[in-house]
Amino acid sequence: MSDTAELFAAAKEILSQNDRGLYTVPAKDLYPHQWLWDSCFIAIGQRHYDVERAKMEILSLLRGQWSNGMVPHMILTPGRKAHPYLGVWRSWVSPYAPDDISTSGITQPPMLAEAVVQIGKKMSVVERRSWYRQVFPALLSYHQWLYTDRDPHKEGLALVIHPWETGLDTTPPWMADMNEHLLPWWIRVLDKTRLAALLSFFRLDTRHVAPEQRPTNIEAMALYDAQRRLRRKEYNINKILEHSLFAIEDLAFNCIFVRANEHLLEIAKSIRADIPEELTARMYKTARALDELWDPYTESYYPRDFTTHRLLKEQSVAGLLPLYAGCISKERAATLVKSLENEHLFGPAYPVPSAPLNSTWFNPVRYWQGPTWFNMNWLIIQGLRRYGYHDHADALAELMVEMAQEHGFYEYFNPLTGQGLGAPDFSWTAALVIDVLKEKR
Ligand code: 2M8
Repeated sequence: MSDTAELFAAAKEILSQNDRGLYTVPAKDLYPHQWLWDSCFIAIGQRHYDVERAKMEILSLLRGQWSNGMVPHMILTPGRKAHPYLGVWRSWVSPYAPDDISTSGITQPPMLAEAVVQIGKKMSVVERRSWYRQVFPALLSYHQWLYTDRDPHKEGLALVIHPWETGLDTTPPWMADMNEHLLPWWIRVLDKTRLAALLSFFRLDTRHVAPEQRPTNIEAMALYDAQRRLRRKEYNINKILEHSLFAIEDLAFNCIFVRANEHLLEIAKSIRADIPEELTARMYKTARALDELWDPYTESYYPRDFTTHRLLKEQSVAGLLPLYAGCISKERAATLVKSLENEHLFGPAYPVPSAPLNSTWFNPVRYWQGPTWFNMNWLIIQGLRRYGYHDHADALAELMVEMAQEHGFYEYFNPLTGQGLGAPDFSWTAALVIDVLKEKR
């Protein structure tokens, strides 16, 4: 593709092909439903050419909100393709799930407030206030749920109960923990025998994408097994925590939560809405609590086990997201930027890899264990700008444009060669390319 106007048009075309009317699917065959943070990133792109459509993307997400405030990570598209997922999720086992729509039973990083504010930037003051008023009650009850359900000890950090909730599904710290503690005996047996290979016949995802680019059979089984256990507990956090299933204070999730809280406070201020004092105090505590995830010995941030308070010391791209959270010191920010500049860590030819190059997990083509994902890059760009690293942010944005121009709008990219991987014509890749083109300094 020769110039940016053409690239913009091509990205817009992908979003229109993946548009299902009320919402946009992440990719045609592999992901035929609506996902929480995908829709947020998609709306951030759509706002540049159709503000009403971007608003609809967010409002359509809120259709799925549960009566306890949770915004589910998936809303299922009705019809034939929903069947396998209906059986997997059975959201109706929870009394809080909506009656008229099928959803998943877990959430995803709380990107909603960011998307709402980004859309608001494209409006006049009057329009913006009315947009904020429209979505504020839903946003407030979502954040309230995140505190009551996911921060039961009032520590400030939200816990997540499944790797899918982090959005970085097979990210090294989680997978390492899963291998150590959570693999059921029968998955371990399968792993030791050749039987694991048989599982390929049951996988739908590897019909669309080369198996070496997707989670391994064992990882996929473990993810589904963990999901089944949550369903058996009717997605009820008290029952889930009683049996000490996965409960991790995830780094990416909490960095996004810090920023989302900040946005929510701004939104409330601009429409003079009240946020209960106790909730406000908890929001400030979250920003301070991020500090507890810093390890001075390795000079990095990590997720933490909710029960043991042990840091899960495997590096991943999430380690750079405290920049996006914006609540860390300038010195810490400088340390993170150094790892971004280092070609043996997070600075290969086509950054930012989802695992650093020196990690034993690093694989340039496998899903969340090495490839470059544009939503991570976008968050890091915002973070770099917050700390004044505009040249770094511009360079990263430039590389995103180059990758999309040369290879297309893939789900993820090989950080060593730039080659496109995963699903082609992926919605958030297209949307975020639009955003970086339009937000160029
Ligand atoms: C991937 O996750 C889903 C499960 O939620 C999957 O593997 O089927 C992740 O990349 C996630 O972050 C993303 O939201 C989703 C849809 O693009 O796909």
